[in-house]
Amino acid sequence: MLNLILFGPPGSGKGTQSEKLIAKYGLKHLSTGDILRSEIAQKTPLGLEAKNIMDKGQLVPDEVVIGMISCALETNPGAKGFLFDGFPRTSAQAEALDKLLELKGVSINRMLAMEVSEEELVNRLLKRGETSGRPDDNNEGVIRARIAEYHNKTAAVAEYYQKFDKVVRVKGEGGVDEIFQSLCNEIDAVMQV
Ligand code: B4P
Repeated sequence: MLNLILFGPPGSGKGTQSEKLIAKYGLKHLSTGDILRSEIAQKTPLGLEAKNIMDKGQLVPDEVVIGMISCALETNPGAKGFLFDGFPRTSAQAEALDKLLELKGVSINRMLAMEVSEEELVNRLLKRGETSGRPDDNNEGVIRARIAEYHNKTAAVAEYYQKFDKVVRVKGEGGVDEIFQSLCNEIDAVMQV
């Protein structure tokens, strides 16, 4: 089983690259952002709670997203592997994920960490905000709050996996296909181990 984390700040290309990676490697895509947006669109109680938090650029509580991922793992017993996109975003989420995978007798094989400068992140998200309709994309203050949350709470997750020597850093600026190729090179190297 191949289990990968696609990691990086907001706007680093996680969603963009995930689509291409799941198509190539046949992995099940688990994006906590997509699951939360789907809950918001369906106006579920969880979605209504999450919307207020996401609109401010803050992280949704750990227990909520850990519950979502636990449920998604259980409903996909036959998956040949998972691509975690936007999760884990805190050290508590990383520890919970490791425990959930351990129950299945598997673990994270690699964290692929995409690196992009802050100005490029802000420009990309403002551009997406022109068409996406996402309230967290069309306000520069909210975008900067998301990036601050990343530095305050999420960057530490890379240090957590670094202790187990599972992190590879990939340049996330340049053409989408060029970045995809760099990610594939790293994944192919893991698969040969
Ligand atoms: P997410 O849905 O995870 O989204 P994201 O961080 O905004 O962006 P992503 O990185 O996927 O965007 P992409 O680069 O593809 O999170 C949204 C919110 O949900 C969070 O702020 C939080 O509130 C909540 N949340 C989600 N998971 C959570 C968790 N685990 N715990 C707590 N809260 C959680 O795309 C950005 C733009 O860049 C696109 O327009 C794309 O076209 C463009 N782009 C991509 N690659 C490019 C390239 N190479 N060059 C130029 N542009 C590029």
